[in-house]
Amino acid sequence: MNSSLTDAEIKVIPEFILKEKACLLFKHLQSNISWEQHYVTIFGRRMASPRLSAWYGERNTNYSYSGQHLTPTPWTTRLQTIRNTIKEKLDLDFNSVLINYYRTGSDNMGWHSDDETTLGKNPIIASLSLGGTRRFVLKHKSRKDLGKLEYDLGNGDLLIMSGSTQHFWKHQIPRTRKHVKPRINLTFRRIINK
Ligand SMILES: O=C(O)CCC(=O)C(=O)O
Ligand SMILES: [Mn+2]
Repeated sequence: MNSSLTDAEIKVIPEFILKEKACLLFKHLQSNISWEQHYVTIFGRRMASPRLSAWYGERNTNYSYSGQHLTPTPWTTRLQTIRNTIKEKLDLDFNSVLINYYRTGSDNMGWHSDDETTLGKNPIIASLSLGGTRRFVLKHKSRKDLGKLEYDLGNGDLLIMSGSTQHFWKHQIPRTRKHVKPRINLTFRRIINK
């Protein structure tokens, strides 16, 4: 789906990875990724993030956000394969990936933009969802009249954010009381070392 949006470029490719393959990939990553508990500093308080995470990529792709500094774990064969598929099908080239594991509906990600300077001015981010469907919500930073944008991201769906999206919009994965299956999300990024 391609939407014509204000100040944003967002594209969703449903079933970018076919369901059966996506299920296998979910299981593989669930048991083979070195999951870490990351911490964020909010108003001077250090708090455990409500999910597990991992940072993989090329050697020079150190990443800092919310007061934490991540050193990449080298690519695994499986992660390289996904990265290559995105490159072949969409001609998008990434050197790192932040992986998040939402174990239950309580696990979530709060409002933020992926606007760290190491990502460059108008970063392209390709976000692959595996496992249970979760809602991805965006809100404009100053234009309340535009309302929220909501996408239900399911097993194998790929969401691509580009252009000025990170400059003008924030996004989140809200917690939910509904019973949801565990979900793994991979956000492929391009870290720029100047
Ligand atoms: O889980 C998602 O779909 C979003 C992840 C995200 O926004 C991020 O890793 O920055
Ligand atoms: Mn994000």
